[in-house]
Parts: sequence; C-alpha cells; structure tokens
Amino acid sequence: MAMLSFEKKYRIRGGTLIGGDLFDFWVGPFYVGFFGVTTIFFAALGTGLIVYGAAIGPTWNIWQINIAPPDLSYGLALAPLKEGGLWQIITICAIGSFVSWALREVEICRKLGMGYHVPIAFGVAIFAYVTLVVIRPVLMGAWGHGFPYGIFSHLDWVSNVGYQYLHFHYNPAHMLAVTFFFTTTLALALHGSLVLSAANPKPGEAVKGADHENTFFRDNIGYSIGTLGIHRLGLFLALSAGFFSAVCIVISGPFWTRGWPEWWNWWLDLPIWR
Ligand code: UQ2
Repeated sequence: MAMLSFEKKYRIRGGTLIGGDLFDFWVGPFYVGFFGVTTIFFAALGTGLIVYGAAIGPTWNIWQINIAPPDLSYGLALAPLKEGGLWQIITICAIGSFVSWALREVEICRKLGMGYHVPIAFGVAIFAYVTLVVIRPVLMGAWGHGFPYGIFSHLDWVSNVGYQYLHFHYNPAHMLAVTFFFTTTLALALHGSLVLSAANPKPGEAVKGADHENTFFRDNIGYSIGTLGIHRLGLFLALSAGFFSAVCIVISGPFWTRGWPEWWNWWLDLPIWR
C-alpha cells in the first residue's frame, strides 16, 4: 500500500488507553496522545532539574557533572533537594517519562493493529533501570544505593560496587548477561551481513531473497533458523541480556553479601567429594 493511502487508512482516532479523543492527534509525523504529553512533561521537568543540579554543583565540565542520591543515613526517606532530593525527583521524572513513552508505543501499536513486541522490549530496559534505582535500593533499605547521575560518577559507581563483591565476573547471573550480550552481537552481525549480502548486490545484479539466505546457512552449517526465526532469536537474546543484567545486580546485596568468587564454594562443598 502506498504511504499516502496507508496513512489515510490508519491515521484515525481510537485505540487510546486513556482520555478518549483527548490529545488523539498528530503533530507532523509524530503521534501525540495523552502519553506523549506526559512524556514531554516528565522529560522537560527532569532535564530542567538535571541542569539545576549541575548549576548548583562545582563544575560545568560535562564529564564531571554529578547528581548523587541521598546519603545512606536518609534510608528510604525523602531527602532535602541539595542532599539527594534532586536525585529522587529526577528518578521519578525518568521513570515517568520512560513509562509514558512505553504506553505511547502501546497506543500506536493498538492504532496499527500490531503486536506489542516493541513496548514489551522497551519495558525490559525500563525494568533494568528501575532495578538499579528503585528495587535494589528498597531491598537494601536506602535510596543511597541507587547509582549517581553523571558520566564518570556512574562509571565509578559500577566499578566500586563491582569490587565490593571482589570480582563481579564470578556472579553467575552476570556471566549469563554478558553471554547474552555477546550472543546478541553475534546474531545481529550474522543477520545484518546475511541480509545485505542478499538484498544489496553490486549494480546490475538481481536482488536475492529468503531462498538464498536459507541456502547459505544450510550449505554453511547445515541449519537455517529462518527469516522470522532470526528475529525471534534476536529479541530473545537481547531481552535476556537486559533481564539477567537486572538479576545480577539485584542479587548482589539483597541475596549475596560476600565476594562472588566465594559463591562457587557450593561446588567444593558438594558431598560427592567426601
Ligand atoms: C538464518 C536466517 C536469517 C538470518 C540468519 C540466519 C534465512 C535472514 C543470521 C542464521 C542464524 C542461525 C543459524 C542461528 C544462529 C544462532 C545463534 C545463537 C547466533 O538462518 O534465515 O534470516 O539472518
């Protein structure tokens, strides 16, 4: 269907989750919707507070700007603005805008009669972020366990929290997450290169299709997962990477407080060695 007649058919009202026809319109190419408005609201407020936090801080150096969570002594209470309260409100704004964006994606899916794969995938990324700044701090009993908002400061946080458990690469969920990240890059490299090899031939040559793609992998490794299958695999690999990243940090502290290398003592402690 040509784009113009497609848009005439699908750019119609309805399918909203909330508010009926309120904000049910487009601005240029962008769908607005109730959640478009809440996205803009939270993103603008959050960004403004980050700039304010930078302004009252000691530096405008983009790498060194830091907005820290409250001291651990505040526990799960609200803190004064300049003592981590900014971080708390910025966190609310971030979650508000991320969730609004996901719900706006849901409304667009509903209008188009499509599956919810994209908002569900984005939801896993939101879940990983919420695990770091809400779920784990709440389980640990203090907002101070959240990570600071700053380029170098969040890197320092990751390094320090990692060393607190001696060697984070011994964390079994971290091992799974890393493996899924690498396998995701393998799958996308295979997929991207295969599609380009078939669909982007040198000038004058015919474009090849799925038969060529399948045959390449059958000739090469005796198996082709298929054109739909590679996308299912890719989504599974990517979501698993995000999911096990969240698991690996949420078990560090709330469920395991010693060094991760020590966790593997269960192997040496098996009764079969006696
Ligand atoms: C494939 C296929 C595609 C692909 C790719 C494969 C025609 C265009 C990349 C090959 C992928 C396989 C065999 C799975 C590899 C497994 C892992 C865990 C990386 O068969 O169908 O569609 O893009």
